[in-house]
Amino acid sequence: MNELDEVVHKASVEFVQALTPADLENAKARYLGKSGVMTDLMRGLAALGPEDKKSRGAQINKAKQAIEAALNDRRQALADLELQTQLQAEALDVTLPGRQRGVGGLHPVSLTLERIEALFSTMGFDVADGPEIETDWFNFTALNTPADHPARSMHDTFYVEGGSAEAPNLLRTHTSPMQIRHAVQHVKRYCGDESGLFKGPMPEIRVIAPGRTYRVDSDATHSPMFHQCEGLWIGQDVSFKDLKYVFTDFCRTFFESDDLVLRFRPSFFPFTEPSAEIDIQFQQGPLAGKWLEVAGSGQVHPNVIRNMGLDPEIFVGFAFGMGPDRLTMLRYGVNDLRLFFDGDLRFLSQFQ
Ligand code: 2NM
Repeated sequence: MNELDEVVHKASVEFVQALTPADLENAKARYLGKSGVMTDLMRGLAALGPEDKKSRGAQINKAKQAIEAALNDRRQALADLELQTQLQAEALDVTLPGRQRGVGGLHPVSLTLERIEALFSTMGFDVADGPEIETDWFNFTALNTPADHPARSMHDTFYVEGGSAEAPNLLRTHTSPMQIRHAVQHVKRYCGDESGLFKGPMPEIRVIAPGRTYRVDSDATHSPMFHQCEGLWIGQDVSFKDLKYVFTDFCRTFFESDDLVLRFRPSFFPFTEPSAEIDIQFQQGPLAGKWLEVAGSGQVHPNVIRNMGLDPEIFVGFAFGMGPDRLTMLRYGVNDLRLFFDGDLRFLSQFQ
């Protein structure tokens, strides 16, 4: 290999070893730059005679062209490489699944509330909705709950700002205060300017009050926030017989079980007298034969009737209160109340 071939070879090797355009330009300067190898060789021509100058000059030019060709090849190769790298970095995998837009749905307890509302609506009940922050009057006093009742302690009830020092506002512990609000509105609509307890006439009050309620309580079967649905039916001729009929019909339809049996067990509530717990018994399925408590109930206490603005000598009625959380557990076979409040989609999506 002659000297010029060697220079061409060395230049080509250095170009190929250049990994970036900047490296390549530095290598180029070493051969083709002002003080590069090829420029020095050209300068050397000056010392030669005319014949040698011509042939040597032609050889050097040939070598220079070969170096320039190698340089251009490498420039192109580096540009191709850069394009490849960029394309790879920006590559889209069009086979990846797209981002899903999740389909929402109702919470199982909301499904139960909708079901309760639909069933009672068919029996002529209104649905009343109202404040979750209540006054002492509507939550306790109007419901005949005495000042020393344990439910009124800070231990059982969440008190909040507002109200008076002796009777602070609170998070409602049941939805019965809404029954009072609804009844008072209803009576106002029909009593006109009359003062004192209203003696009628007036269409019956038939209403349910579903919604969130709050108590200081938290374990596997109690949540500080839970749901309640209370029902109220007031008229001049309403009795326990109607309560039993209405609630039996409700339970049989709710649980889709025509042979479901009800039992009324004597109990006590400040706002009803007499009072009863309502138990149900399935005749079929995994819970068959067991008595399950599903509601409290009773004939509305005369003091409560009075607080609705009605004359208890004329108006009577019944009320009941049930827990939609528990009804949902029974209907779907859920064994831990906390699942309803954890917000875990693996659980919740099973109800869609
Ligand atoms: C229950 C049990 C018994 C009830 C009473 C009233 C009202 F407004 F008439 F006073 N509403 N709900 C009631 C009666 C609630 O829950 C276990």
